[in-house]
Amino acid sequence: MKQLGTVLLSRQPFSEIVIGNTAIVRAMIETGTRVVTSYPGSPTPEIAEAIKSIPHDERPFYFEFSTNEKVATEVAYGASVNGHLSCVFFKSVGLNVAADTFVQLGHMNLTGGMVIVWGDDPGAHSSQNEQDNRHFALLSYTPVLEPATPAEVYSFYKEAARISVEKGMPVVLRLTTHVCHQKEKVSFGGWDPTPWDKTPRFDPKNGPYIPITTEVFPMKRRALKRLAELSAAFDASPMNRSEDHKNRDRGIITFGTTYLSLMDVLRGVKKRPDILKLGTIHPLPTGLIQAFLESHREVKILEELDAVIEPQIKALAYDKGIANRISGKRDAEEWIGEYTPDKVHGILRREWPDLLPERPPRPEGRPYAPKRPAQMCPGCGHRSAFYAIKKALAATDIKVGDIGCHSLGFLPPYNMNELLMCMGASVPMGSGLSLFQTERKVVAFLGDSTFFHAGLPGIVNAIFNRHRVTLILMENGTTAMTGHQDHPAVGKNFNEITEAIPVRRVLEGLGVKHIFEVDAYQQGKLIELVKQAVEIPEFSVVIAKHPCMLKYMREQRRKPDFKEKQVMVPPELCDGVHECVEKFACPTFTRLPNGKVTVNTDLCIGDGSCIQTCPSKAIKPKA
Ligand SMILES: Cc1ncc(C[n+]2csc(CCOP(=O)(O)OP(=O)(O)O)c2C)c(N)n1
Repeated sequence: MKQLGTVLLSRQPFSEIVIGNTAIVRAMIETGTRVVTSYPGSPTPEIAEAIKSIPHDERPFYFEFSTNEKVATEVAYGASVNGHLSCVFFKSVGLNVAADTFVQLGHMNLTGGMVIVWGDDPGAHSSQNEQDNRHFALLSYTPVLEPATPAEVYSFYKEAARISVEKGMPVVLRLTTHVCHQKEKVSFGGWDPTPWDKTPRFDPKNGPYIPITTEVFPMKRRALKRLAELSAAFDASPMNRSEDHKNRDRGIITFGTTYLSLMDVLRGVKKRPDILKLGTIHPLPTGLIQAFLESHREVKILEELDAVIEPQIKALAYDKGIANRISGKRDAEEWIGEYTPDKVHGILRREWPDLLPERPPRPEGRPYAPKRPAQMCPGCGHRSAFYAIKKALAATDIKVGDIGCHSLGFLPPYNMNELLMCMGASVPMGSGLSLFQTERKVVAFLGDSTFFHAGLPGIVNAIFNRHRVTLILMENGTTAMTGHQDHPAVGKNFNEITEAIPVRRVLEGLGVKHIFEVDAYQQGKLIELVKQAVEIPEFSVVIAKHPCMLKYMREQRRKPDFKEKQVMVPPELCDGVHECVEKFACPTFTRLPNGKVTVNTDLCIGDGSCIQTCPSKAIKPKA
């Protein structure tokens, strides 16, 4: 079987079953995209996995994981004004970090082109909210295309690149979780590897590139003009298509994966409403929509998440004097969650009770999979750290969490994160909590990737303004939560070995006077150091270090001489105290009906961080 990287570099047209996150990489290649940047975040990291499958020296474009989404956007912008076609991709909330730059981009003139890929997450599968980034399109005057399938991811990216190069403006490709991860057989075109932009050509004359004073209005005027031109062009775009079922009574306007749910729901329905499936969701193809509204007595707008196109369509109808019935969202529930087939079925049943039969109940004997709470992996250093730190702190001390695998410290039995917001917020929130605080100590947790991403400004602030916060840096040597991407302290980037920027050296450089460092498995020492650190009346840091064991074990298991290790609990030694199950809570331990504890051999990795937790000394390495 051919390697994915080889397939992606094929010069000839080919078909392949791929996920959306792979299809997009072929589109990058075919369009001659030369610079691609990102910061990891679900649902987009597999785009980088597909890029990684192409050997570095054969990769037709430069790729980097930047330190955060704002930086990634700026690197891609710099490349585009130098004449290249560039791309930046990141997850939904990544846009909040990139926003300062992103909102400006629509005003600028790109000499090359720039595709911005959003990985939105309706349903909040792996995000702290399900924000609908389409609001940002209106705010920034940026066109947005939204595919529904991997084949559309591929063709819409090519369209986005074409429009961006032609108009000199950034174009957004909005992906959502299930478009990224859905599989489909996609027909790809051929590839001519001659770069179209081999002459970098930054020239201030192509600007203006300084958006201040007298330039602001002309730039904004240009952005609005480009959008108006696109709206007219989108009326004829094949990305927008209508399905005519000869039903002049009822029509549905929809887009994205909601269209797929609609197809599922309408299967077998005889009198189907006509459908207008949009691919260009900003600016809207107003001519096309107007014609659709005028030719249907009732039109339902099926729009996942927020009502963004609904008010625009209703305003269009008002302006054009169209009195046909247009209905959008009925209540808050229609703003929430993914538009799965079940959800779409419910919405349409409420709208047109005669259209669809009731969904048949789930057949007897087909239970749902039991719910399983998120948990840290066996051997995770974060577990060992939380278990120990809990013993070091008073119950009233304030524990502030951050984003990463260590967010899971909020779960019982640790209950170690009492507040959480977004990446890098732990120390500054802790700073605020520390003001006028006389008794309660404030501890903030932070991961090492987040340290570089958005952690540093809050840390500098705490030092600068002399806040009494103890930062516990959970250093596991990787960006674990999103699939083990390297970060600046690792000593290699996506492409090569680099000089590591150790977190300790950065903290020392910032003038932090109290830095303690300990392996997160050394629970006794960690307890002592945390007790010491929280007594210091100024900013202090405890670095709780242990490699991510999921990554470490994967690497070890690839070695030919690897020998599996495990622990065991001989029943005669187990006193049924259950510290391992109730307080340490490694998922490998199971309580038996007789009160003894057993080890799940499918899960145990033999790291031994549990051995020290058993008061009866009943946990032993397996011989
Ligand atoms: C603004 C933003 N970008 C990206 C993400 C996706 N994300 C979740 S946790 C995380 C980083 C985790 O790495 P680290 O701080 O090292 O903690 P670890 O998971 O390794 O414990 C990222 C990138 C996010 N939640 N928010």
